[in-house]
Amino acid sequence: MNLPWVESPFFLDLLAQKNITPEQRDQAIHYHQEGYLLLKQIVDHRLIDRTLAEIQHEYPVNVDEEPVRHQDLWKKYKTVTEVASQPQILDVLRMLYGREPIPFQTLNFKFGTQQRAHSDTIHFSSVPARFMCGVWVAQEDTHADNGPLFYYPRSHRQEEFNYFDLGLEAKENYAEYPEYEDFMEEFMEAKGYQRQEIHMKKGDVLIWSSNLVHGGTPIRGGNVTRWSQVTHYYFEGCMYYSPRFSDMFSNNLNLRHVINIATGQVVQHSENGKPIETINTGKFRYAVSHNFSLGVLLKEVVKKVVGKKPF
Ligand SMILES: O=C(O)CCC(=O)C(=O)O
Ligand SMILES: [Fe+2]
Repeated sequence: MNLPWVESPFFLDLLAQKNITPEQRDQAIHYHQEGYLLLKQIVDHRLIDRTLAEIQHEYPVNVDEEPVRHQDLWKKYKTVTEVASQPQILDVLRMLYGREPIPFQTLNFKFGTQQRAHSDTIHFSSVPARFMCGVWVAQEDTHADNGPLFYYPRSHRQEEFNYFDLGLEAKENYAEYPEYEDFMEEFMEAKGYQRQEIHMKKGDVLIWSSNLVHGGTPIRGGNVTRWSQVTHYYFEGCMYYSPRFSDMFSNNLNLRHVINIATGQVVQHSENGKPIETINTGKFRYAVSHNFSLGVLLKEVVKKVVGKKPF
């Protein structure tokens, strides 16, 4: 099936055919069932200390001041790139997904995000589906007071909800986003998923499957830091798109401009292994070029016949 093998309904058959160690087998089973994997003491504390020394001046002193997060600091700091390209992490991802991992976005936080429940697939997805995951690196210990992560184990098995499913439309400044979050919270409760809070040690790593519902708990301890880096990964051989700005039904995927952080190379979109042409439609957004040209052509034809633009 056109899915990562760990997410496949034929997982057990595929597992039996794999040439992997007993430890890898346990990791794959856990990830398949629960949708996440905790790797303890994976990132060297010296690398973490070097990273924080480099980036700390980018952040305010106090918890309630902006900026709360920095996206893609890897473009500026080698240490952030290094965290995103850790060979031990890439090895586990390669095993879990059976394809080459592509780190494509970093987020660095000084304080907890206090983000409500969501699945990352609303922001980034792939065709074929589910070739994406989040990797969260604890750059200091997390505890009940500094806004640790939470997730709903097994929620990754649910369908990937997009805005069309919920009757929402993308607006300026994410104005529609709280409605999406309301839905996710209610949905988790209605389906009986149990929210779990995780306390991690500096150097621990949490991998979550593209569709695992997760977020950050409220900060209870005042001005307490929670240094952390999230890197999102795609896997080679897919189309990479933003569901928030896409319309699957009219074949209008909003493709992303993907750069592999580990190599600095632009990543080619492909459909079932075949490279596909894309067209830049502005604001770093790309469309599949044959669909896009056809859409433009159709618009022009309808305009000529009825005298005005159809959409
Ligand atoms: O760090 C957190 O609290 C949540 C981050 C998150 O949800 C993400 O980066 O996808
Ligand atoms: Fe997230």
